[in-house]
Amino acid sequence: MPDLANRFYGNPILKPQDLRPSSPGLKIESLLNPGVFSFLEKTWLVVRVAERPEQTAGKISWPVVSDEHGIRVMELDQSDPAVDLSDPRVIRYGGQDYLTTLSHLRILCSDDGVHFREPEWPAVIAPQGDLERYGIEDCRVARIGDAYYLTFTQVSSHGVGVGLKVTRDWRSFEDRGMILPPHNKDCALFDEPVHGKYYALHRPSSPDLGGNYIWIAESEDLTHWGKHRCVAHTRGGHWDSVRIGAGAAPIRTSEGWLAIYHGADHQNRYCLGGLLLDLDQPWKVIARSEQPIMEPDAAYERTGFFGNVIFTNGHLVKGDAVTIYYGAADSVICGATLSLAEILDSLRAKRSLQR
Ligand code: MAN
Repeated sequence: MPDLANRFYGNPILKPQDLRPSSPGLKIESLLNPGVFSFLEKTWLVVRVAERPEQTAGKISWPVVSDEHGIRVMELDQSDPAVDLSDPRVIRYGGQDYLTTLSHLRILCSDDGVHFREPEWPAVIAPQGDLERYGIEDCRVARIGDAYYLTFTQVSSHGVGVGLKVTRDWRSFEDRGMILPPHNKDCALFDEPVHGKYYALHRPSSPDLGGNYIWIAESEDLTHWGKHRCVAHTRGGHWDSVRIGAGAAPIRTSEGWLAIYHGADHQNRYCLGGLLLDLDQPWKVIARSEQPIMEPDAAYERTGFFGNVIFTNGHLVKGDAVTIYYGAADSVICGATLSLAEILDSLRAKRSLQR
């Protein structure tokens, strides 16, 4: 059955060869999972750019951030029995995990929402320091008042946590540091308060008891978060059986907050679904997609650096149209439009079955 998404005719809209590497020794391996925002009457993306050195036969080499804010390249022999390269995203070596690529964030703009270019000012957010040695990834952007709040994944040997930066002009950024410590990612801020409190969906992981579940937290100032509550578990036997995580800011509708989220199964197949949350008590789930609203189908979604992945953390809403920007197969950036009414209908169908 076809999913609910109308993919852009021009997909993929951004490929690695469309951008320049951040430094001469590196090659862009993939463009992934952009945050999205409107600014100066244009559409903007905060793209995750994943880089590594050109690979040589028999070796594996990867960049990490060094103390001097530069890049240091690490290298191992692939024949070393302690090296595990079974997941193309990770190097497992002697009890330590590294990432095969180092990601930074690149800001791009567009007049039509399809053709993107770099703005006139240097628009790179580079990983820095001890908590970002393995990069920064998957930035969500929430517009709250006159400021933009960027929540993104910070990766290092200390673990994976959520960083926050705030900007008003996209040239200077206030760094609020790591707001949710490891293991946590997929943090989507609500773009308006609910009864005077700010809310964020986030995804802590609990390796023993529990799992990769979506949680919600409350805050007075968007930096300090508390009153954590679990919103949704993975569902055995479903398309979202192994991991789930929020996309961009939940969308306010008359029926509830619609959170578009990703779910993956044992085959690491990443699809999108909807989670409808109570307008007044957003930790309460009203409905959840039984079937994905979007799943890897097009060739560029099925094959790539890590195939069978649709991952979104950015959308724009205009009337009934939800335009999502997404990473396909952890390789290229694509767009698609979905109808808000159709998503809500699919969630309503499930609710009437439940009654
Ligand atoms: C994780 C993250 C994402 C990535 C998916 C699929 O959830 O690292 O950035 O797109 O895995 O590989």
